[in-house]
Amino acid sequence: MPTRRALLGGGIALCVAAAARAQTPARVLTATDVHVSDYPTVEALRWFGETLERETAGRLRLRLYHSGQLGRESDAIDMTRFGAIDITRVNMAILNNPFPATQILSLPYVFKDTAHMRRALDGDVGREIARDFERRDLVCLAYYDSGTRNIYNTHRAVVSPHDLHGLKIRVPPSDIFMQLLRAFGANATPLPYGEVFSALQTHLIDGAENNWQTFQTTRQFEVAHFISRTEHSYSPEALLMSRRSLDALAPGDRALLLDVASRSVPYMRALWDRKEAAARTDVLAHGVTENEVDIAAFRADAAPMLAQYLQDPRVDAMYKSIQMLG
Ligand code: GTR
Repeated sequence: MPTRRALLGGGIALCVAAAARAQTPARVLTATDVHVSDYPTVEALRWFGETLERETAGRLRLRLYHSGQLGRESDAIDMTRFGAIDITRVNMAILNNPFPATQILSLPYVFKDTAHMRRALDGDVGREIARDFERRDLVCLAYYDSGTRNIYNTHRAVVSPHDLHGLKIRVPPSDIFMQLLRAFGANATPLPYGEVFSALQTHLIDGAENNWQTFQTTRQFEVAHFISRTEHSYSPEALLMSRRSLDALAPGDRALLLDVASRSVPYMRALWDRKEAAARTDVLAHGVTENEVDIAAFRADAAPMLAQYLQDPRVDAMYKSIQMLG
């Protein structure tokens, strides 16, 4: 049992810490994510903020704007570059055009499975892409999972690319996704993330493609009842910070923030594995039909565009180094 003296000492230490905190105003960092509050990327960001606050004794805090409260991912990237937003979590698809080094992560049928993708992100490929962000005022704090993307639609089970003919399928604003869905024979329609649900509901589009988690949390499965396991891309997520905001921190806090960000990765991965499986179970329980596809046919249709991207020596080198990890 602690003595009276120890209790008194502890109390004084707490008061001193509180007084020190009151003197140093907390730096509140703004973070954005388009996903809803309980999506794994948002939960990881919340963990990141809480850990940061605890380990800096309140000097650094995170104000998290989820559910796209601060707008589209493409705008968030620019605002982060200029320091108007401190941290943003976005998908590689949105980064493909402005940061070509990210293309390898979105290209079709590059990774064998999730473990393969994680090895690439944790290794040289991840580091090389991070250097590209640095050149344009962004610091890559972490890579997060996004699972594999499948095609879903309101009309029918898609077994071969032929079944996509005549279907308007939403893609994120990325040339890779446009070309890929066109190569599959679909009418590829780029739309911002926040507009997909109503576009499905009003029949502006016939379908979209995304991971299980997004299919579930956006409730798109309530309108699109057919999901076909094309597993055409892993396109992971990036957690990016404004170089300007990071540089403005004291060196010790900077190092701590980078460390907490890298510790958020195993937290996110564990969460992802659990939630991705639960999302699939949930949508199937709601009557969604899932089907296997003629994966060889989809791969064959994707092959020419993959080959075209591999003509770039840098993309080719990254591709080869990823294949060696497989
Ligand atoms: C999700 C991703 C989002 C967003 C979305 C999309 O998988 O997590 O950040 O990019 O896809 O397709 O727009």
